[in-house]
Amino acid sequence: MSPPIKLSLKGKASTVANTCKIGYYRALATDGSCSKCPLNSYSTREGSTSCVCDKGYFRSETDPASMPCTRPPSAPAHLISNVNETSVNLEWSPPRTTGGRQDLTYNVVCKRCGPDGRRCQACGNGVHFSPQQLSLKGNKVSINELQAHTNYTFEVWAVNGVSPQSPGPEQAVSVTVTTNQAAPSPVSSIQAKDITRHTISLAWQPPDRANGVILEYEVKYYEKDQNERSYRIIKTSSRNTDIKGLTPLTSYVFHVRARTAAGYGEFSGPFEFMTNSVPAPIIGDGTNSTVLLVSVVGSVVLLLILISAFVISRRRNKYSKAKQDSDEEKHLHQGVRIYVDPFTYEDPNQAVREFAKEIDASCIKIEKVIGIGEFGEVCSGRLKMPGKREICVAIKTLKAGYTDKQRRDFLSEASIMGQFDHPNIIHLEGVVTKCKPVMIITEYMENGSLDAFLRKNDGRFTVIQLVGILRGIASGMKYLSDMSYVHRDLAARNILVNSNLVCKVSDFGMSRVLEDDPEAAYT
Ligand code: ACK
Repeated sequence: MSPPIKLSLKGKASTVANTCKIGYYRALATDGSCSKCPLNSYSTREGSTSCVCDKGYFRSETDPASMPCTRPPSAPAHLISNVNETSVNLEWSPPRTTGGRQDLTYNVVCKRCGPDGRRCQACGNGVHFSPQQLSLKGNKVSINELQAHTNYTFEVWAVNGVSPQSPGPEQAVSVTVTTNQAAPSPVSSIQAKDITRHTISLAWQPPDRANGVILEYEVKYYEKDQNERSYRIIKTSSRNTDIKGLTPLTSYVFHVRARTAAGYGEFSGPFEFMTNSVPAPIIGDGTNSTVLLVSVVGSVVLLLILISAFVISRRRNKYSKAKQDSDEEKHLHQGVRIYVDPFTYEDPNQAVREFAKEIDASCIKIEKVIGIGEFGEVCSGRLKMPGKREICVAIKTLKAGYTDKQRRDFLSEASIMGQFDHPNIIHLEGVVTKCKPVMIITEYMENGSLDAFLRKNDGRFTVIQLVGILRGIASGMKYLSDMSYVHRDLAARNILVNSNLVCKVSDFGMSRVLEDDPEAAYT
């Protein structure tokens, strides 16, 4: 508070209680007394109603006159970037000085640059910032949906209420990164261009972000009413394909995904189309009203037959299920379904999720250790899934202290096995990845491996039994070959035998072993 000051007016000294001296101010005439100029401000004349900020200090529009003048903050400190495919995570520490204010936030500027890291331009709208791009309160941001193999410069600006009054490069820190390769983004929609009784002609647009040259598309499809795991795959290098051999008047579900050198993208969402009941009309020179009439009448009759067949088949549900199963098996034997190498996935966990069912560890009872596998103990036990009967299983475990690579290699066997469905291929029940130990659960084969089994029972088999063993193994290997899978290590030790003497091919970890060894070769 300033004391009343004495002024000399026309040579007379007088005390003017209402006038503030230099360095003081009174905002309103009604304010009782003068106030000292707040920190970082001054008044140069007597009777000031406000104080002027020192050079380099400012007041925001909403700052009261009594508040000290403040400065923009300095740049954020220790900016760290972390590139993950086409995402970048940025993290930083608070600026050395906040300028004397409490309203510090951060803004991120994204610039896409030429191959030399220069000629940069704003990233535009396609890029996604999480949690947001502007007014960030925290010290990190994740920037997604960038282009693959591209240089980006990110500036992180520290801002406060007075930054707009003095924007300057000293408030920002920047980093330049190059994104990696990434799989293409999902195909967003599929159209049916033409539908007949047995064929659906599909077309789709390329993914929004191809992230490279698209080498091929994969169309996965299955009957809507059937188990999704019994799907078929068609590969094509164009953006359309005819799906042939379909059942009339049946709903099918389609998914499409693209592949680049970086691997497969994710499948599109499901698109559902139904085949027709009516044969395609005969169009051309020979078309006349009689032909049309005959085909319309024929179609109506056919429709009636199909409807009655549908009703009857629903009534005989139990019997038709068995037939469907054998039809399904026939489809699988037509060799349309192709094995997908899990090592082509950018994220190998994605392959595990796609091909292996996650089993809750509480459904598994481990009973005893039956052997030692490459990654840990092999046990026998029981699996009781909700709503299903309890079954005997073999449990391969991944021993503690594994590296990421060992976990990936271990689970790749499940991603491979999970794609197969054949009586002579060991059946995968599922995996446990959400808790430790990580496990692969397969059907239990009571007689263990074929080599030990043959040695133990030497001379006790009939020729019929031995031929049955050979036939089973050959059938399993033919199935693998139809699926375009090369086992690379067919041996009696890798064939398992169950209590009915059925032989099943197992051990799908061999490709990895060879790839790891630069000297390895096979014929
Ligand atoms: O010769 P085995 O008894 O048969 O000893 C080996 C051991 O675990 C290490 O691999 C046995 N084994 C592996 N998978 C199974 C399975 N699904 N059912 C029964 N035994 C199995 C294999």
